[in-house]
Amino acid sequence: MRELAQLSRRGLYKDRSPEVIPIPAEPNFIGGETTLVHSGPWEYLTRVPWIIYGPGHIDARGDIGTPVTMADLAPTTAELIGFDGYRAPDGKPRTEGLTQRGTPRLVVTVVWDGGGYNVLNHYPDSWPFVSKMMEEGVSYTDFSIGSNPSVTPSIHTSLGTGAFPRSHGVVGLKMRTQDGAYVNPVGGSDPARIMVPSLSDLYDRALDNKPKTGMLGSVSWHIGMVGHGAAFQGGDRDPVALLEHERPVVKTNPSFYSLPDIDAPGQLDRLVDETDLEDGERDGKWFDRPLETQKDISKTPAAVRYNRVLLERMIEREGFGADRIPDLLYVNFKSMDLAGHAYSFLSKDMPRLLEAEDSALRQLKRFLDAKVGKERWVMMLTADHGQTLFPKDSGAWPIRGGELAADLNRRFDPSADGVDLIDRVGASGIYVNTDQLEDVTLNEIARWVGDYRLSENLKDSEEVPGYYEGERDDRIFDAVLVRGKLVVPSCEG
Ligand SMILES: [Ca+2]
Ligand SMILES: [Ca+2]
Ligand SMILES: [Ca+2]
Ligand SMILES: [Zn+2]
Repeated sequence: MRELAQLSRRGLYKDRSPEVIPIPAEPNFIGGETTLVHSGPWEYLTRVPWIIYGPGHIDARGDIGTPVTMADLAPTTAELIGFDGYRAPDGKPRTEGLTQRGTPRLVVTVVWDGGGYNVLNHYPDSWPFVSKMMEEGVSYTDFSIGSNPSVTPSIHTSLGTGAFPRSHGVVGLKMRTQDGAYVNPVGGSDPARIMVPSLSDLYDRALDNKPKTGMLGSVSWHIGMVGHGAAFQGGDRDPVALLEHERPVVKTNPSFYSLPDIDAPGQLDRLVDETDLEDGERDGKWFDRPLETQKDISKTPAAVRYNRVLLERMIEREGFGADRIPDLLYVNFKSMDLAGHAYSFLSKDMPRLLEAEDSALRQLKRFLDAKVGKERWVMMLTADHGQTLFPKDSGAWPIRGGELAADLNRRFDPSADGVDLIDRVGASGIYVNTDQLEDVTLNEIARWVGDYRLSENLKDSEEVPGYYEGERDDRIFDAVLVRGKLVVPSCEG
């Protein structure tokens, strides 16, 4: 539990975070029955791969058991490209396995969104190329994303900045602002709320913006990997392309980044066709999944393959790896996460997607050998979190945040003065209107939450669903933190 509490502490940034953080008893989570929230400090969400592969630059060390975190990735990258003097706010360079035979021309860092070990280990035969990367490179077996909440924007920002949310400020899918609103901290791909520079920001500027530093992703949540672009003093507009889920085009925020010219609609049509045929029948479906809209396509191998095509076009057109000044390119493959949210990783989609992602990396290796040159590049693979199962499969009680908020307000804020004591309960915790704390302290709220039972987390008219009958009197939280301090320690010690 001490470790889980540490992960939660690293995730806190001033008033942006909830005051009270209850840690649900595993496998419970705050969310709905069909919305598979992945926010929590447990291993199934935080243990992800970190593989460094690059013949000529990375020794074949295989598994390394040193405990490391996502904050170590940026300083390690700095070491690889010979950028001296870089100090990450929270991470350290990990140099086991880095050979010192010159610097690579290009480091490509690939994130498999939602590709944590609980998914990979469920389908151990679906990623043969990645196992080869592990053997012929370095694979950290005790690698943690390092902080809670375990969500996409926070962890991608940790990857790019070598910092935890306590330093970089991207605390979750939503953060609380000064005026009490809840917003996407990187909404509109505006990096202003990322509180520290990224490795790319510092490295690019130190070399007069001569290196190429860029990113291919799909949503604003990914921009923390590359950083502030032109919003950084002395920085420039780095190439950033986000492949939309609604329309098959890439976009950017032109105030801070440049848009690479990489759209290839003809290629996408061809890949959708190829994916349709994979089940042996040209019927506009991939097995039983539709292939009509871009949203459909984004959860299938067609999107994975198209992402690789875009990546190769970006490398070629923008000149990544074209000269001796090392370049940094960050890539997110989003399909596994999208499919996992829609169908869970137990669905047949997942091994097929994994196979598609694995062979995309194999093809990328060939492409890099041909275009950048053998022994001139390094590829890293990691993931931002594991995946949550449907409650029917895991036995979790999906904790109703709204109901908990209502119960807390009934208990501690019965006066109807128009402002609730509990402002909101989200997946990451309980936001309190602290100016309403008159007769109660945060610690008392925390203790009450620590004793909250399953049967209380229901609407007045609702019965405990039969499946949970035996657990009606169970506490649904395991521990509770107040501003990072463990106020209700776990009963399991
Ligand atoms: Ca730059
Ligand atoms: Ca078909
Ligand atoms: Ca270069
Ligand atoms: Zn997700």
